[in-house]
Amino acid sequence: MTTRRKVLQGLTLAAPTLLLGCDRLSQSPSFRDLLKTGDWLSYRVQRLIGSDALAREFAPSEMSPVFRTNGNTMPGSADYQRLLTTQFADWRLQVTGLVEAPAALSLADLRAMPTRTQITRHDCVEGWSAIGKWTGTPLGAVLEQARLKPAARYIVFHCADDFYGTPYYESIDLADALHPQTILAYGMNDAPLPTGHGAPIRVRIERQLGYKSAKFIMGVEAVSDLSGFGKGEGGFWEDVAFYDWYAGI
Ligand SMILES: Nc1nc2c(c(=O)[nH]1)N[C@H]1C(S)=C(S)[C@@H](COP(=O)(O)O)O[C@H]1N2
Ligand SMILES: [Mo]
Repeated sequence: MTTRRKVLQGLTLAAPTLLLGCDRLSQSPSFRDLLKTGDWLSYRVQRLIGSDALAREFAPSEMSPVFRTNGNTMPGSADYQRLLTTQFADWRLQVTGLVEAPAALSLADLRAMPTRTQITRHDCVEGWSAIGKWTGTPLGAVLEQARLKPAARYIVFHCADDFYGTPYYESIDLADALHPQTILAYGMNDAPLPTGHGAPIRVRIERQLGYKSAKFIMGVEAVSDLSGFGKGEGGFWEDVAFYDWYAGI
């Protein structure tokens, strides 16, 4: 018991250090392994106790009056700027990788598919939360249409933005990808998704921390492993700051 408490205390003390980006500590292999064990354990436990459990949904009266933006709010690329000026008329969601029927879907295509609206709480790892209303196409519907090949295990989200030249990307397993609340949101709070929140679409991964909910999505790719992307940890923040790949809440 005492030992477990000490380990937990050690972990809670270590967490803020990580967030502040203390590289020497977080890069020490044993420390990383310790964190990775925790990540893996929470992943297994979550998957055991039910991967279909829904994140809490809220009433309209509980919506935050202000929902701040975070991270990148405007991709700098010329391609994105061009898409923005034509209100994403030429934007296509590239559905690629381990699928039988690769596709390039317009916003109109997505809007014509099944729709889901949900009021949920966004929790950022930096310590703020906000409740907002999201409308979009279930990712599961897109993947069903594209027909996943049996070897597919993860979905990678490719984004239009980068931090100092390193592209933002994220990835989730199929349990989260096919979860009913995982939607490609084109609407927020009954309006088209604002640019700062990830236009034309951003994914909502409601049972994980905010950084998993990738904005400015250009493509979704079905893959069998994540080693070929970025530094191989499954996401931008996972690569550069050792955030957990499985950020379950
Ligand atoms: N493409 C992209 N997606 C992103 C980010 C980003 O910088 N780029 N930031 C992440 C983080 S840390 C958070 S908390 C949320 C912020 O979403 P919001 O701007 O809608 O509040 O987006 C996440 N998705
Ligand atoms: Mo965040």
